[in-house]
Amino acid sequence: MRDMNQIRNIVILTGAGISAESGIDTFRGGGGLWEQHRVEDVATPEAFARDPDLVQRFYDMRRAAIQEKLPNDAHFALARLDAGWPGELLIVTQNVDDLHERAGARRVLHMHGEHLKVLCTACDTRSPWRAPLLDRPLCPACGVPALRPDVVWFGEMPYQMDAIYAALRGADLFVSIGTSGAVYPAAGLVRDARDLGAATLELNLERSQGSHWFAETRLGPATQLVPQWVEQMLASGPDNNA
Ligand code: BJW
Repeated sequence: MRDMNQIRNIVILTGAGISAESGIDTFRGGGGLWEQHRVEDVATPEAFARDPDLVQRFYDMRRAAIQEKLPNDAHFALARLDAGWPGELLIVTQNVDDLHERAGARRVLHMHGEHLKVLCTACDTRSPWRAPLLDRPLCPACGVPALRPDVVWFGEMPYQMDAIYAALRGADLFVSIGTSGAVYPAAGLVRDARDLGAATLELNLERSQGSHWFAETRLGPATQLVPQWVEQMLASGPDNNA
């Protein structure tokens, strides 16, 4: 990896693996959500049009579940880095849980949406939301019962791609934590980061599909690897080397 004192601006991509030790299911692999549900049945606009109750039940269950979970040491470590890092920093999360925010991180962007928000298909308004949607509640903005989970399904455009690419253009380091590298465009960000000249680091339990794109890979559970990496960054970050 590049010398620590050359790193000022950091983009961090997180995936389901960072929340796994908080008890939130990942998607792929043994016991993952996609073993229990076919993607096409629950995570596409077509599925929602075909069987809205099935899709609402799937998300109602997960929305309720995440509210019972707590951030883990990896979320807290990233929040410490966010608070203490003097350069630019952006946590781009594919996760729809709110564990980064509950750990105290501020510079967080949810590229696949959020469980605790709804999107009204009648008026396009986003609203904070914690309750079930199966019983067709009214949109707080327009009063029409047309709410859907504010998450990005397959075939839909992930959120804030312009902001993500802008951060990548200024990044000295791109770090990927707990994501399988199976879903695009998130999986392609490492290549974009490399092309733009950033150093690249992967932290994962096992090698991801795009592991070969990273200059360095560290294998292990996020609750061990992330705090270690964060302490390393804070100990040798730009202001400590000036
Ligand atoms: C641990 C751990 C521990 C476990 N410690 N680690 C190019 C090529 C091919 C296909 C496409 C392409 N471009 C687009 C596509 C189509 C499609 C796609 O990617 N399909 C693939 C299946 C091939 N993409 C889309 O449709 C996207 N939209 C789009 O592309 O629009 C056009 C566009 C073009 C160009 C630019 C911009 C846009 C939308 C994708 C939406 C994904 N939505 C979901 C559901 C969100 C709502 C919900 O939660 O239900 O997002 S799918 C699901 O996968 C979810 C996740 O965010 C996402 C990624 O999963 P993640 O986080 O990687 O989890 P897992 O389970 O896969 O992996 C867990 C990892 O953790 C593993 O590696 C473990 O080892 C690790 N781990 N325990 C550390 N303790």
